[in-house]
Amino acid sequence: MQIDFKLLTVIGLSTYLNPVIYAQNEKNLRPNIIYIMSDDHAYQAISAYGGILKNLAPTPNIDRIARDGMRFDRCLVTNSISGPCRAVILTGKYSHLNGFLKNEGQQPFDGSQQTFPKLLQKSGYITAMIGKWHLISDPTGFDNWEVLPGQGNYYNPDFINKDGRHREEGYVTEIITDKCIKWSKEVKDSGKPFMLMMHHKAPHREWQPGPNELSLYKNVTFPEPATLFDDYANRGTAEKTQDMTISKTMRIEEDLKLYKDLSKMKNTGLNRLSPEQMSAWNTVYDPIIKQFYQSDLKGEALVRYKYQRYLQDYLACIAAVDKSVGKVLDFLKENGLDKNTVVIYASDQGFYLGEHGWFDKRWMFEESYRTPLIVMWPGIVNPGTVNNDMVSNLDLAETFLEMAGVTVPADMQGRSIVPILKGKTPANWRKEHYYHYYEYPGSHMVKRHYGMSTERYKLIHYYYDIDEWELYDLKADPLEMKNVYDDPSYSIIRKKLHKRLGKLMEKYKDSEELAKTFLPKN
Ligand SMILES: [Ca+2]
Repeated sequence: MQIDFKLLTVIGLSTYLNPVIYAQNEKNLRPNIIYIMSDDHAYQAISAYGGILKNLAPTPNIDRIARDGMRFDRCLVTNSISGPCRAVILTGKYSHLNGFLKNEGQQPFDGSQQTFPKLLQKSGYITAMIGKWHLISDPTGFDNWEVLPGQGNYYNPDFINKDGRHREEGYVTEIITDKCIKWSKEVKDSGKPFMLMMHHKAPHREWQPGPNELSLYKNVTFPEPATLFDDYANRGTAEKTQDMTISKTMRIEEDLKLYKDLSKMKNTGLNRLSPEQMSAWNTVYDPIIKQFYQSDLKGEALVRYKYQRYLQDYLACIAAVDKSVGKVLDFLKENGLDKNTVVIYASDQGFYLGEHGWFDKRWMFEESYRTPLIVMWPGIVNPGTVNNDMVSNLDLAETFLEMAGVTVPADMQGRSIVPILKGKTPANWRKEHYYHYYEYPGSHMVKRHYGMSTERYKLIHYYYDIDEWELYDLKADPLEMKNVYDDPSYSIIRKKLHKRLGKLMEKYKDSEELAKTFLPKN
């Protein structure tokens, strides 16, 4: 065989020696990638994942991705809060290395560092980022970007792009969807594959439903989780001192929209509604407000009521996200893009829907540690499959790169899940996962902690103004209600887990010494 050395210098020696990569580098064979990510979407609120809300608040369009693709049941995040999750996804690196540790008091994301969109761009992909960004600095690595400032607004939101800031009329979930479809239409015939990050604001607090879903669940009563009235017995200081309960922390007016004082509407952007939008809003909420103040609920009855109101609005926001997913899938089909486009649905992290009496995220407990991940890749992923391997948002950058036939840089810390998508989990796939959360003191007052999860156990260390260890046995205690760290019958496993955690921290270049450098300076 004759070797064309000129050609070799163009395509690279490694590519020549690896026919798989070579084949994938053919532009027409490389898939488009659409990564749809919502904000705070609990897996408990996706019907494809089952659960107690499945029949009352189904998500038929997200379920289409699961039906035609693979559902991941153990996708774990490295630091359960918005900005940090987004930075991990872009870089494939833990927070302590990518520099974005928390939302509050955080320096802008360093967009000059290596990210997967830049590498995709270099390899010939057209890239776009539309929707919630939450990393303060302007996006880099995208041919097109249009993002919400900070958390963004649900109604008549502002957007920022390279030309500056402007306001658009409408509901944020619908506007983001339309922008994404418009962009995909513009680039679909360019001869290049595209990668789109479609990031919804919904269903983030304060859970303001769209005009088409305002009254969707107002008469529905949802089942309560078993731990709605958790008293945090058998657990430590961190659980007892947090500020994220439905009973105490959730606000009657701003969160549940039971306004007595209408001037408070400006705190949550509801003052942005047009007279027509406000009129539709009031038609639904006025009777709810009237009834609430007449009923004078207290104690457990009030918590139960708040839980229902919370879920009615939260799930109505998700209904609009689900419609958005349906629109995207229909668009792909109508334009013949459905055969060569990977569609992924995910959330930035998980969320509490009343479990442990909570809303919000942050903890290493299952509801916020696990995040939904569903991947459809026609011709590659076996339809309707479910995977239980420990995967992570740390793996997404590497996964997108492998899908595009681009070599994964050695300094990325995750691992491509493409082999798993192809049905073959590598024998040496991770058996434990590392976590580190930093935002304390701060909103919801969840203590700084790091730890490790294996398939069965979780070892957690809360530090800074406390020094407490917790150990959970997920098999014996799936609801994570009992810390067994000091239980003598767990002393051997405890020792082993400590050793594994130490090794894991070393592997990911994290340490207690490094964590100290991130503490607030007094
Ligand atoms: Ca979030």
